[in-house]
Amino acid sequence: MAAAVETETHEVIIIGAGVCGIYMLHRMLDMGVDATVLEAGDGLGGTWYWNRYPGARFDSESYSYGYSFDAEILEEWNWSEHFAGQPETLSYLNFVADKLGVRPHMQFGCRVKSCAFADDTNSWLVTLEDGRRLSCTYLLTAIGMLSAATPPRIEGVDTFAGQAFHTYYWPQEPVDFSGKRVAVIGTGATGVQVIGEIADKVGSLTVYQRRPNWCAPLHNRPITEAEMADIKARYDDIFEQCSRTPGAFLHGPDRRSFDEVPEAERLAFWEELYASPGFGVWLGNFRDVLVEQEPNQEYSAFIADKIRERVHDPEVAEKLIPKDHGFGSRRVPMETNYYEAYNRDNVELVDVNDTPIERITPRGIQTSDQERAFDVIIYATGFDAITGAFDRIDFTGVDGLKLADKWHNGPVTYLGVQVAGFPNMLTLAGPQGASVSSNFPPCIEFAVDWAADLIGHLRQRGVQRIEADASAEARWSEEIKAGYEGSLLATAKSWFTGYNSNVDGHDKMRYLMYLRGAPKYRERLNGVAENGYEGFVLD
Ligand code: NA7
Repeated sequence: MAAAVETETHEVIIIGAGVCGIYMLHRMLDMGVDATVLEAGDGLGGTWYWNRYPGARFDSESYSYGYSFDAEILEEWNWSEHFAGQPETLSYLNFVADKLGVRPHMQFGCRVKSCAFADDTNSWLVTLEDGRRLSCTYLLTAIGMLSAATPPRIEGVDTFAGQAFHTYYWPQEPVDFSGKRVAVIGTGATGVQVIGEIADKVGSLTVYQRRPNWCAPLHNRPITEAEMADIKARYDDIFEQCSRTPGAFLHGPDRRSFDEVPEAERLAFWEELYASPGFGVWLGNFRDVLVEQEPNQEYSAFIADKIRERVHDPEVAEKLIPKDHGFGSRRVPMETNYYEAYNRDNVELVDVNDTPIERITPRGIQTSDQERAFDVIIYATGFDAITGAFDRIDFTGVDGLKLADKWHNGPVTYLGVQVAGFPNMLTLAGPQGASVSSNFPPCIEFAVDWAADLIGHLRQRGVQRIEADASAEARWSEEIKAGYEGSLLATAKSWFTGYNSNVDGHDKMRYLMYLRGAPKYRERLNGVAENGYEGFVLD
């Protein structure tokens, strides 16, 4: 007789031990809630656990990416670079988890297969890939917005005889590139980091580019001891500054409009932005550059000239300049020596619009004109962003409603934190919230605090069930769509707008993000809480 499968019960289950899951767990334990984290990886860190590819690092200033909620953590942790690399960030998250003592409440190697809501008990039954079952009253998803990697759909990918990796699944042991013939497919933020980092470490590097992105220099550098002491003294100001900008970064728009600044002054300002570290070059511009066509075109032309200055071969430079979208309408990859890589004799750029990839062969990559042989192929081909991690779990709500069906034409949520028909489930860092369009940690701290307060409220009142009202959800969908109006972001095809050529059905616009900015988002959610959680049905 087969032994009955025991069900482990908790009040709260959090899926994911990344930046969001770590803090959510801390808040729950602090409130005396019986909570556990289920994590697919063998360690914590989420994005920073998986993405071990060479060159992986922050594009936000390190000290604006760390958590702000704990004075001791801020005091004890020292960042070594203005934009820290992946190993340091992973160490930081492990340091935080140990400092908070949350690790014993995390379960690793647990890939969640399905989550089903039981109407009679108002609880969720969570089933893992290995067959284990757990149940909880509140299910909190902290599953990441870029955690469902999408390898390219190219014939023959399984036939390649050399080493091949998607950047997200980079091996834990370092890869030796010396003397190797290496290919990179993809030139998004990831590909651009990899290419800049490995160009001078490989035998040869061939980059397969479909659409170029507007990239800009990161200007990273070490943080001295004196600088770190100064940063520590200014943490209140740093987080205050982040709280005021739309993207919760240190960089916010310049209040002047493009038109009101004389040309010479404008160019001097743009030179300054280009020479400054971080996202200022994208987000610190005149307020209309990311909204109006004309200023955007002018700025794009300015950046195009920078690319022409940096890339010696004019033909290669032209291939690297985007022609189908303006600067900043897709995610701007921040780079170190990216354009200079193309000046090296061992680096070749293949434009797959001229010579499309036909197949991966056992030896390498066959394009329409030739086969090139490789030892290593790197797929920097991105993610099924924001909804992909949800689609990989079989969520069933009331009356057998499947989340994948409900979201078939794009996600619908209330406030980006709940979905009607899925009671007691909170989608932290999920679609249509502000965290997915902003500097993640500050926004996630807000979302986690809001969710923790909500759970506190429900426990205090003995509420057994909370569910978003369908009409409130419909109004939120309209608000989300309205946020896209007049935004240049909505004009370009990218993961921001829900496109991914490697996923069926993702060939049209989907409304994935709250685009009215983090301050407005906080105001909206705080308003809802102050009004007794309007738009939710509490039972
Ligand atoms: P992205 O930004 O989605 O970039 C993926 C890249 O891969 C992009 O250049 C794609 O070209 C290219 N791609 C995808 N499939 C193919 C195929 N089949 N053939 C050729 N090229 C292909 O993902 P990243 O990982 O770089 O960045 C994701 C985020 O991670 C980033 O924004 C940061 O926030 C961290 P396309 O542009 O679609 O033509």
